[in-house]
Amino acid sequence: MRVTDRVKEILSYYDGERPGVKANLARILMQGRTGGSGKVVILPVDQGFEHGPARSFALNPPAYDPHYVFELAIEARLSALAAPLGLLAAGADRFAGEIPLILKANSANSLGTVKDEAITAGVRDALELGCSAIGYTIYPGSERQYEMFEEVRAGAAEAKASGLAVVVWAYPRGGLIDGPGETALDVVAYGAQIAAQLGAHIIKVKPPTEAIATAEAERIYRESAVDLSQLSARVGEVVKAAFAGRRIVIFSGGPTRGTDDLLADVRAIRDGGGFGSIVGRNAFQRPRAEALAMLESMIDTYLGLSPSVRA
Ligand code: FBP
Repeated sequence: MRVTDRVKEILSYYDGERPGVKANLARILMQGRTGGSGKVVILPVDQGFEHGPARSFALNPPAYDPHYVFELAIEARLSALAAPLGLLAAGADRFAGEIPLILKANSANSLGTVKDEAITAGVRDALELGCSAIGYTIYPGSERQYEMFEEVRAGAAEAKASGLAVVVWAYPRGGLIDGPGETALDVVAYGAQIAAQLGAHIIKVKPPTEAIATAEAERIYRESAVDLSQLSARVGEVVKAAFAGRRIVIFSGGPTRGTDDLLADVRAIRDGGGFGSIVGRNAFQRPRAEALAMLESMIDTYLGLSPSVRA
């Protein structure tokens, strides 16, 4: 594998990091159809735990099977598969070496009321499964935020010492943050900044809306010359919040929706300097052929290919 100049440039953002960590980042950045381009498309399948099995898999029942999602990520030639311990353990052996794995090491469920996550896996698990990275969700703003930060700090330090990359799902929620506030531009950017400060190599956020949740941030954005009415400009602000684009920031897909809508977001992420997508429900809730076609179009968009170029 010859690492491209663009990937070398991205790896240089992490200078001072352990070689094992950089090699694992390179693995993810060089994998699949986006490999070498500096863009990534990752399949996350932690929704069975986070949202429950019916909400996650009943729309496309083959997705109840962990092997199905491994095959989907491999066949679509994605960058990585991210999932909790149980799912990865069910396929890591059969599909060893076929797709980089990200072990989601903390998990929440939709049955509780407190915005919190339990540690459900460790660095040792990630190493045994052959993972390239370990991942944690944080809920900045929640009543449990500070304990979560401490858990991530400890987990990230151990992961890096073992040569694993660290992914943080930055999801401000709980406390004073209301529903629309969770995706407000200033709040999403704040989550990305906290994740970068906690030592994340890859930061996962939701696409930011035009809402600004805090009065001070609203005044500052209003006074700046930047037109934030387009998603691409807002993506640019979030990427800037993660050390001026020196961290890999990727955007989630959210609940399943039409392909055109999804691709419009992908164009905005690309144009705004985002590093890619982490798209779960929109992939595994579609029938297999539809999901593969959608993921192909998504990757084409990141690569700037038109269907005719591919033909
Ligand atoms: P989706 O593309 O399905 O939104 O997946 C991305 C993700 O970050 C998952 O990893 C996670 O389970 C989910 O979003 C959380 O969604 P919610 O905000 O509804 O809890």
